[in-house]
Amino acid sequence: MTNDKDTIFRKPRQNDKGFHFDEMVAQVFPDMIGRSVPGYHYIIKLSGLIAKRFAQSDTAIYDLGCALGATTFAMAESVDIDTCHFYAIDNSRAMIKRAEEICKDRLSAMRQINWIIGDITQQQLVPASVVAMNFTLQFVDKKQRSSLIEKIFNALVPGGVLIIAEKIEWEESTVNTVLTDLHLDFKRANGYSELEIAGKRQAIEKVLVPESIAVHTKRLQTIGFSTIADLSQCLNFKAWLAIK
Ligand code: GEK
Repeated sequence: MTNDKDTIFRKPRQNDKGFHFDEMVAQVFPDMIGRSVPGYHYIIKLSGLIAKRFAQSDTAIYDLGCALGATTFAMAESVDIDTCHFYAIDNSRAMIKRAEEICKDRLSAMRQINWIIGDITQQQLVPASVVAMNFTLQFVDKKQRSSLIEKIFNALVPGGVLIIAEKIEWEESTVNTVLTDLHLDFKRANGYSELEIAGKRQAIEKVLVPESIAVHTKRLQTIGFSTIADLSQCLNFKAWLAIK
């Protein structure tokens, strides 16, 4: 992984074009997400452990919205079944390009990863035993979220799993305020200035649209997952394991 420091919002931006997963973001992404998302590294590590436990031979393992492939690498490095096929999909060309470069150094010939530039709402999925979608659904148009989860459910073989991590919006306004404030404190403690926090917030608020825990769990239940297990909650970020 690259270790470049995220300074994107250190200076006020002239013409604010919103937040894009472009080359500038890809360059600093590990630092950006590590300092912004509480519990991120735990989810990545856990994704590897879950993939190892639930992978089935001759099936696909997907990382949807893979960014630089942190989840992909965690899964590929821990699954010991040779006949699993790994697919890492992201609609940011910059992310996939950089992930492929990192992969060359990191995984050598041990595992082949299929890196795909594509919109996960448009991609067809082959039969899969593990699908990870860590901090990605929050960027998908709300109207397309149910059909995307349904497509994942249909692609999963019996006993297959979806790992899903998301930023959460709280229905209870006091809880929302307290956890949002603490998240801002988390970012401050990780070295972001008030200017950086405000700049990122303004840029990202139209593209990252969180939902409540109730909306997420109801959707997973309605689509047919037989078991929905809480994996973690760190402030306003939550992860679940949904088993078919
Ligand atoms: C990780 N999972 O490190 N199709 C494909 N990719 C998309 C779409 C879409 N429709 N919408 C957004 N993305 C990663 C972190 S980051 C989370 C995921 C964050 C991609 C987008 O390009 C970006 O790379 C990723 O989803 C979200 O475990 O930045 O907070």
